[in-house]
Amino acid sequence: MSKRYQNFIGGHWVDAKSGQTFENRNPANWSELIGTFPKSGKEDVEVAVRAARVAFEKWRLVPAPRRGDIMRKVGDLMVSRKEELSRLMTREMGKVLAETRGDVQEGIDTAYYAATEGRRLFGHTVPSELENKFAMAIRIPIGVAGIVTPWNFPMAIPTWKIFPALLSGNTVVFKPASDTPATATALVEILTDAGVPEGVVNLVHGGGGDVGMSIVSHPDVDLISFTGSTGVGKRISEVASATLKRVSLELGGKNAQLVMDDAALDLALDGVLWGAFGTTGQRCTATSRLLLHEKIHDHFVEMLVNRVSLLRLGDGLKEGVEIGPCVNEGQRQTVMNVKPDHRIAKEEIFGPVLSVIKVKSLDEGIRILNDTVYGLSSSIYTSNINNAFRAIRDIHAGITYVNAPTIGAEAHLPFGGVKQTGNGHREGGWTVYDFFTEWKTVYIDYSGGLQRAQIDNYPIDNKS
Ligand code: UN1
Repeated sequence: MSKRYQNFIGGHWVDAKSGQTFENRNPANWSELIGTFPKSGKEDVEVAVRAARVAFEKWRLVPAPRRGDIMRKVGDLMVSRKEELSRLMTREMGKVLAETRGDVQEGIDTAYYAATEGRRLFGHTVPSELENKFAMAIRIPIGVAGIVTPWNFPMAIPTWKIFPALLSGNTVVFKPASDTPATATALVEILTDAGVPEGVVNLVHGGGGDVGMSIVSHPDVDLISFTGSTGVGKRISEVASATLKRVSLELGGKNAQLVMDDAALDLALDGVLWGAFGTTGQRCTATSRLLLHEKIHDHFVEMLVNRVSLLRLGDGLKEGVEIGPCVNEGQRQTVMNVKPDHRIAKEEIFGPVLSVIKVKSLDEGIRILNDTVYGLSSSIYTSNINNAFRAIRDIHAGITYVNAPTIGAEAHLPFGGVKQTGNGHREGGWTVYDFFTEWKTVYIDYSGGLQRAQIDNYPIDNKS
């Protein structure tokens, strides 16, 4: 059953000012229309940013533990709607139900983490160098956050960004991927039902060029959090530099799993099957390269080919299906067109494609693993603790798994990568709160007189 969806701006459900719409269809059943959505533009972003700016002046004053209480309600509502949200997500973007349930669960975990962070948001108190003076650094909200998210984790990734942004006292303008606008709408409904006041979260549907870039270039948007391709990330970085806004980029990966000759091979096989083909390979953490020690190479490739041919592809809503479709026809074409003379050994594919490379030693394996412009996730299978620790030290990536696949990061730990996977920020856990807050340093002088710091209070004793 298809539905007519709207934007949510300043607490009201509204159409795009242009009156235009776009369609969202089920990739496993193209004739099923999920709904029509407003095809918004710059003028819709303008109203949304204004609403967010006005709402910020009140929201920033709500005590953080109270904002946390709302986050707890958000988590509770997500629990009660979990199955419905998971089914909607599978219809909208194709992942199998077990995975969409996991995606929603990650949002629930992120909500409860944010709820408790409302009672932390720790600052620092430090001694002053002068008598009768107190010094501290506190976290303060920043302002309006522009949130631009992809279709592969339509619930989890928006929650990673929106929940800490709100808990920290910022307001939000949210542009979800145009392949997954229904899941995003459900998330905004939940935030509203949980008591997020009007104007604090604003949803604007539409394309990256029209809506996304209007948010990024807007002078009254203070920060941008984006997950997507490295190409778009670079463009966002350029455009955002004109207004010097703070930008967090979580971009591509070309992640490798290295299997040493001392590894438990069955375990390594299960790992690569899940890492490479789970979510139809459409994760920035997906295993895209398999590096095999030469001693086990031929045997392992044989095991792999046998198992891959048994994987069950199909509609993610059907029982027993292990791999759903690619999100849309364009993505399927990208995946199918890969040829060996393309740069598949170096560039992100975002589909169920695995390159296999033979290596002679741990050193060569790590060198090849590192030989990419990206640095998100990585994995080594070995039963030798020395190999494991050398890999942890020498692999250049934001995440290293030992005897586990490259996918499956937990929501309460830092998530992000080095090199062209990002620009140094981390999502997840406690680290994301560094992005969504600003430090303010406070000095309180209770001496009653003028005390001068940075005047030399330590004269040199010439006699000694
Ligand atoms: C992404 O694919 O863009 O760790 C991020 C994992 C997932 C990654 C989501 N949580 O595999």
